Amino acid sequence: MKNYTSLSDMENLQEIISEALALKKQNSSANPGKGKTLGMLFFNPSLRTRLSTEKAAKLLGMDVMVMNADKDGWALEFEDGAVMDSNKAEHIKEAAAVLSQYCDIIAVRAFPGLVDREKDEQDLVINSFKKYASVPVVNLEGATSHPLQALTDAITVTELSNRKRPKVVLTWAPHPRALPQAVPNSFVEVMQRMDVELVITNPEGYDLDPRIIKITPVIHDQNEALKNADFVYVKNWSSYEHYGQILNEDRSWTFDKEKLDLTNNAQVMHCLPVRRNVVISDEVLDSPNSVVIHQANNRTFAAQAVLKKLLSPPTPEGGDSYNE
Ligand code: SN0
Repeated sequence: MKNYTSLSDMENLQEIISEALALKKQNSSANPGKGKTLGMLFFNPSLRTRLSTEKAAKLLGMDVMVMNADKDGWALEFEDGAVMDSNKAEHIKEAAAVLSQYCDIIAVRAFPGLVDREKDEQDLVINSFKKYASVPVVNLEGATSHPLQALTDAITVTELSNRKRPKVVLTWAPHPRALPQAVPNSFVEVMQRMDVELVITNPEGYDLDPRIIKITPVIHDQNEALKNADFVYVKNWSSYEHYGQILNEDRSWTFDKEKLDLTNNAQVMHCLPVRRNVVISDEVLDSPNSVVIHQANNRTFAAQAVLKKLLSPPTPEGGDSYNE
């Protein structure tokens, strides 16, 4: 595997889930990262991603450097051919090339602006690092995807499912701020690669990118969608169609005990941070049905499996070589 910036970089999902679960059991490893450095750049806040990825790297024996690039770094120019006479001090060409001297893997978080859909879809920050870095790049949540969270979610469903083909419902929930579609996008993409019955439910106007949804059913009646669910993934996102907008804050979509009672005693997931009593009620979050802490713990093993794969040289024959 050359980079991990999208789920499509991961050829064999089942193999990497097994690897992550083996690493979890093992709780330490043979230090394939000894003498190697992970550099993490954050253009937005983070708690789990930052600490679980740092922990994962250290479990592999890596050194870690972290920078709040938005606050501490030079303002970066991404445009090719720009005449840099305003506030941007450094071009991504130099920044990525220099970081590639110091780091063996570069990991980047850069949220979307949620104003200009076409611009966000270019995922300029992540893709520019990919273009100009000479070492692997890991997406720590870009403008349209969060593949490390998705791998975590796939691991969690694999581990906690007690039936062959569980019903997994992704439900929209209200939120006071406009949030990205990255987490639900990647969750849908990863679940489409698993043996689950996936259903998405959201109010009208909140349908995700049709290129992500593909043939997954979208039901606008939440109560109907929740019937017989074994897993419910709760998440807010802003509108894709009316890009970046909050169309409503309908609290009848808050995931509470009443909603839980419609399911098959579902296990409740969320990527965190979660707004209590807006997105999910206290009663549900504090109940045994909530697996959000278990899920957050799996962030470490997802990151560990990905970093380990990126550290291992590509095999000429196996399914691991990447030509794109
Ligand atoms: C981010 C999101 O993409 O939804 C990160 C989730 C892993 N979430 C937020 O920005 C929540 C912020 C808030 O104000 O609740």
